[in-house]
Amino acid sequence: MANGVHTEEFELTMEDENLCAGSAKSEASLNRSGEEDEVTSVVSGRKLWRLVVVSFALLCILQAIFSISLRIAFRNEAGFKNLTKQRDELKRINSDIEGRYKSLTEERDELKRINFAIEANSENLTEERDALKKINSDIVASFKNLTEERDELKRINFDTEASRKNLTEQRDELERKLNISDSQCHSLTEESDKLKKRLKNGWLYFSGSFYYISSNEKTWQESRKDCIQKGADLTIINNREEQNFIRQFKKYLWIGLTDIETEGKWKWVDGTPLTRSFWDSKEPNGKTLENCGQIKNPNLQNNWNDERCSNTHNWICEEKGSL
Ligand code: MAN
Ligand code: CA
Repeated sequence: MANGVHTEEFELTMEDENLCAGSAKSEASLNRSGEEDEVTSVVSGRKLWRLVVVSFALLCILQAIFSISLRIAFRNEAGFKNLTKQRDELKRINSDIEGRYKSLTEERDELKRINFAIEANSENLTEERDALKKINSDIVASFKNLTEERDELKRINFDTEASRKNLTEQRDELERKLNISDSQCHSLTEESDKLKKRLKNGWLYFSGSFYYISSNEKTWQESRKDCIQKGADLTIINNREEQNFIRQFKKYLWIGLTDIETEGKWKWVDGTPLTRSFWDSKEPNGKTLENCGQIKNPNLQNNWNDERCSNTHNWICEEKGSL
């Protein structure tokens, strides 16, 4: 392009020269004809055109140069700023590194000092360590022995606990039985004492009951009252054996039988109705006049009679019990 510019400049110069020459010529020929004026005018227009083109080209070139210069300048400015920034950053980093270096140096010196102290104590510590290792080994051995002893004791304790539990259960059972035996023994003793007393006072024992035969006579109600006072009641006859047992005394005796509440409905003194009876063949015959039962004729197997309750007779009491 520069070559182009130079070429144009050269041409322009030549044209100018020509122009100057032309101008001189034209001055010299002012009086030439119109044809010659027309030719001269065309030539001047072309030169002017060329001048415009060349000027424009030069302007373009200048523009480009200016633009490139600006860009380079801008780039340099930005680069400068960036470099300044990097420099500052590096300064800061350097300052940090220096600070760290100082700190690390101090730490290193401190560590050196400590290391020196450690080395100084190292020998003692090694000896102490060996001593501690030995102690530790002894402790481990003792611990093992103690663990074994503990396990053995646990086993023994477990067995002992099982035995203790078993013995406790046995003891509780025996205590329970003993308590029962005690209470039974107590009540049996009381019972025995009572029975002994009764036997001593003329009571008789037969098949699970004690019997008392009065030596005097009373009405049926008074006789019953006496039995109750003695802890018994008038006798209830349940079977033939008992009937025969009472019959053997060969006495007229009030027994615990009455139909005083409802005529004909004979009941025992404990409230149970009469089911098994040993009436004399003609008895009972007293209707509402004779409402109390008695043993009468001893020679008869069936010897019950209904009798007036207000009459007085011996009586026989009965209380259940055993020897
Ligand atoms: C007496 C009373 C009566 C009884 C007769 C039997 O009169 O004991 O209860 O029935 O004898 O002969
Ligand atoms: Ca009768």
